[in-house]
Amino acid sequence: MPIDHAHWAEYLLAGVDERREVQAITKQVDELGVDDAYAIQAALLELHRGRGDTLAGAKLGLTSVAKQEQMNVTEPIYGWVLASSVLGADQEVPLGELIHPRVEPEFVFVLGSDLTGPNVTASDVLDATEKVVGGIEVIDSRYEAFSFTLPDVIADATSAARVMIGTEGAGPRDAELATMGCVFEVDGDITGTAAGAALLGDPAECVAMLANHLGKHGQQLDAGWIVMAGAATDARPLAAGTVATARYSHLGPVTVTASKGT
Ligand code: OOG
Ligand code: MG
Repeated sequence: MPIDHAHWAEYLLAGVDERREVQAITKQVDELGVDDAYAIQAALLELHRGRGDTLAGAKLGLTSVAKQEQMNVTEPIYGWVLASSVLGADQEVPLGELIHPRVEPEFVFVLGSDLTGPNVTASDVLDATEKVVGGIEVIDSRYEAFSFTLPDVIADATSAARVMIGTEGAGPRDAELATMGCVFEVDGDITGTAAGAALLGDPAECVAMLANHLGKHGQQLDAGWIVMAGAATDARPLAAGTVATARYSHLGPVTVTASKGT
């Protein structure tokens, strides 16, 4: 039987709206494949657009060994960044709108021109990049126990929930991205350290993969968008009152604070 993409998109959106975990789709549909999962992700994006949301960018996930081991999924994934998900500089993460959020550090590319696959290289990515900034992504899987298989997490918008972007940043060729350092601290404890090379050897290579993936579907990365290359360390729970800071060499620090509310 063909998989009803619109149905599963509504199912996931209900989890977001009602702030509750839902059962993984693959526990109910064992034949769910990656192509169907991207079709559900696209249907979910259309539901958000129907509510007036727009795209602010795109993202990769599971591009580091740290994340792949934490989530037990060993392939990179691609998703979107909704305009409504981008936090303002002094905005707290609204815990009351989320299920069981986690935070993770991200290298973020701010694009100055479009990137259209196929055949996009890491060097093309640097040419198209206005600046690279540090970021912290708030992920919030809609699935029970934050547990999923590859198709599940693709369908669920790659767990995207919120993102905070740093204000400093650097030009794409001002410093080598592969050796750029990141120290991730949660409530004063260092929970992870990584270099840009943790992301498939080079964060720009990840963005090239994303542009080439989109190119296969007649889509592209747009000038003005932010693009997250994927977390370089594993993700940590974001509880009420938690303060998380990612400190990057060359890019400056980024901090998110969780609201006290539940
Ligand atoms: C999937 C999202 C992964 C990243 O940066 O690796 C991701 C998840 O871990 O829930 O955004
Ligand atoms: Mg991420």
